[in-house]
Amino acid sequence: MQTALEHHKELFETYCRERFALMRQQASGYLSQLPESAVIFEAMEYSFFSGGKRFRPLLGLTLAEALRIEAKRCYPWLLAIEMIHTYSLIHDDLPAMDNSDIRRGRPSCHKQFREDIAILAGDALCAQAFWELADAYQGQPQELLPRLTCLLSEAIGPRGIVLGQVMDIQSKLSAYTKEQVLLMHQLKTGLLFQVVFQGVGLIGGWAADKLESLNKLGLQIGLAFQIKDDLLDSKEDEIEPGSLPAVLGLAETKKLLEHIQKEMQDTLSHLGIPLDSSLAYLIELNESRSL
Ligand code: GRG
Repeated sequence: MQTALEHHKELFETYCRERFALMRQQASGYLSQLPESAVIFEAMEYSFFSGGKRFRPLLGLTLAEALRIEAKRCYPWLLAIEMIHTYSLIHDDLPAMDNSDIRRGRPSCHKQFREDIAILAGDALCAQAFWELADAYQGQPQELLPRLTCLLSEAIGPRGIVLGQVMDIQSKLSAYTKEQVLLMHQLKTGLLFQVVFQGVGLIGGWAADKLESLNKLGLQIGLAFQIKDDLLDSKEDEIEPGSLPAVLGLAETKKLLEHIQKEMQDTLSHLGIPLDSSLAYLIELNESRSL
């Protein structure tokens, strides 16, 4: 199973490298006149290819495998998702946000390239994500491009990640209830997982009723992923304020994670996805991961 995941990851990585190379090549006319400006591409690549788990693309690819949707058709969608994810991490690390000097064990983008370039690298990744979608899916049946665009832009905007991030900033000022923390997590982290699955379903031409179950699975994995993150960040004597363990306690948070992990098995069965599939394995891996 591990080998199947590595295989998916390797092929997807190759695709990403090709698309980044194309991006640079398309700017080569400008860059030949002012070569120093290539720093923007270096900053984007530095953050994009820096050892992220690629958990979101892998979930999408294993879902595609389970639904017999050709993986290659999903690559542009999953590249766009990973670009947005990278953009959110670059901006999250900025001094005005989490002020984090380290990301994935090396200097964060603004530490490596300065703050101005890091802000622009995030902006550029966001714009490029939508260009990748347009380039790959325009002219496809069932209004695939506008539907994917709508899905992604809603998830990252003022009804999605941005709102979740605002809630996170404000959680430092007042104590949140369990429901408020869960809502913040759903918007800040969960939605991007949710749209991964919905997008793959749309690419596969799935009908609305089945998309609903995919939506549920996406919601569950998004939540389970964030709860696991909160647990990894918390120790018995050092609990992150505003996190779920701060509201529920460590034991209850662990129980909630176990509960959602079990619920996901039911959703998989409902979708007719076997429990010995790569997707089920990847979902299970969330519970035991240490990163
Ligand atoms: C609108 C996308 C967007 C950004 C602007 C800064 C900001 C608003 C939002 C921050 C959102 C954020 C950083 C959420 C945390 C998500 C999360 C749990 C990240 C860690 O994901 P992993 O573990 O990371 O998949 P790797 O390193 O493996 O890629």
